[in-house]
Amino acid sequence: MKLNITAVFIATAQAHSTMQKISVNGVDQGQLVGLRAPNNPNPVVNVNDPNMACGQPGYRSNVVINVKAGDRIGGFWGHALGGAQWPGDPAQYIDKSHKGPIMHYMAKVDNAATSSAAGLRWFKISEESFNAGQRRWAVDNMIANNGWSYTTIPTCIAPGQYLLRVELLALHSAYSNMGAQFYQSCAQINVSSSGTLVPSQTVSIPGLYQQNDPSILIQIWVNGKDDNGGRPYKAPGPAPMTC
Ligand SMILES: [Cu+2]
Repeated sequence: MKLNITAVFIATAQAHSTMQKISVNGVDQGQLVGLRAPNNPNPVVNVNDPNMACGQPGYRSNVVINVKAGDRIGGFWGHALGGAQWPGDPAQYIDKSHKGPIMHYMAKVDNAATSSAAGLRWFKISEESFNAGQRRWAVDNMIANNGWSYTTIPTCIAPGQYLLRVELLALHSAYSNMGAQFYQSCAQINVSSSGTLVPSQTVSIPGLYQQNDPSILIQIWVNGKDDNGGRPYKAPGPAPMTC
């Protein structure tokens, strides 16, 4: 009995998450298919860590998923691989304490299955952060969507192979240095498109964030609530591209 209580305590204390499958226009592509994803649920906390690109080392699929510009891409977050860590797990997607934004970046690669994630030129395609009026974080919406967060492939980008980086930033402990928790996985995609845009405004990962960025070193707990006191919150990194 004592052992069980200890195990539950440890699991709760490590209430992390992994983005572990994607959907294309609502069609689930399967567990870890077309993904580079961590094999542990732990976050990256050092913004200069090379793992900021596609998360802690782990799985790499040999599949590249075909998508079209304009497709709606879902990412599924699970507390453990497969979702729940145990039956009835209340943190089956991510613990609800893990308030914060969800962001999507893309980078052009020669071969989405084999190209290194290091040294790429990334551009942000979307971000969902905080609705101050409703005091609702992107993570709250993801949990309400049964673990799914969404983005749309920009209609104007050039066709070809890309990595699509999905990033969740949990801010519950972000009041101390390296307390913010970054969770990432990358999808390996081949985009068909009639667009021609190759975004010139790009960032390096790591390199795009500073540890003391006010979006990363921040106290969101105000008067006993993790709602940033109802103040607006800006997701870190560049503004998303527009077509
Ligand atoms: Cu966590």
